[in-house]
Amino acid sequence: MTISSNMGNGIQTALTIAGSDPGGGAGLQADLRAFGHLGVYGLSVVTAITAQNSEEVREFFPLDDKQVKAQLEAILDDMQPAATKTGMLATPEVARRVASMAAAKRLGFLVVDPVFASTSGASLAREGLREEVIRSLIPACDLVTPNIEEATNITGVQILTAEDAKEAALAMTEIQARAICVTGGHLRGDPVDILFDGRDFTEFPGERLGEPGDRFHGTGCLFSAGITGYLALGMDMIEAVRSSKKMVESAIRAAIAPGRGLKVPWIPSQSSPA
Ligand code: PXL
Repeated sequence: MTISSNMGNGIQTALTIAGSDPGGGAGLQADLRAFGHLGVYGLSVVTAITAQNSEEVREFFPLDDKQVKAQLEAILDDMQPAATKTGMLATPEVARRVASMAAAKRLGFLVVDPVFASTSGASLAREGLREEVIRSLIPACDLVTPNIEEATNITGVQILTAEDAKEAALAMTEIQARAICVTGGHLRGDPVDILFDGRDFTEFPGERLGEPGDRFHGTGCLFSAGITGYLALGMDMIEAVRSSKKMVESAIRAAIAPGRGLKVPWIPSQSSPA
């Protein structure tokens, strides 16, 4: 019997391979919220434990490659995700592990959010992660979703404008990225996301939401998880990016402050106050 990603009742399955944020704003907690919102069954493989709240990232503890491998094999021996995303991978060994699982076609459509640091700038990566993501993971995935800092970190292209973001996307094709979506939330001016699908550019203009200077924790996680969930539901890449951007915008409009620090985008639910 082949393992199906459809559980027989129309429910699709998506996997996140990511770090835990005990404060619930980012990481696998945000990813599972997005999957749940889309009606997609969420699998989650933990790569690292972070100790953080809405104010600060205090510490992180990467899991061993052996521990990540054991989780991946347990679920993949039994279940087939239609799509997978990676968030915080923390170590080069884990990045290589995910790349080899992708090469063996075990992860479905693979979206890589190249997480090296938190919104506040705290490192979430052990030495060598960036190089391994560039060497093995980016060439093995279907879509990379860097924000402008991550795109600059990967390519060296300084990004101030949407044209710069396009240049960075093209530079990423030189390291074998198949498709790139550079998110523009941190651009000055209106935040336009740029998708290059290997052939064409598509621009997704957005409006600046929130008060000037507002920063939100977990926006990138939610965006890449949303794309992954929509892809699991069978959308094409352009529609998945468009739909996820819309979901994130509505979550930023409904952002909450779970603590004293950064706000968190909140996907309104039926029981949310109007
Ligand atoms: O936003 C990137 C991110 C991903 N994963 C975890 C995080 C963060 C940012 O803080 O904590 C676990």
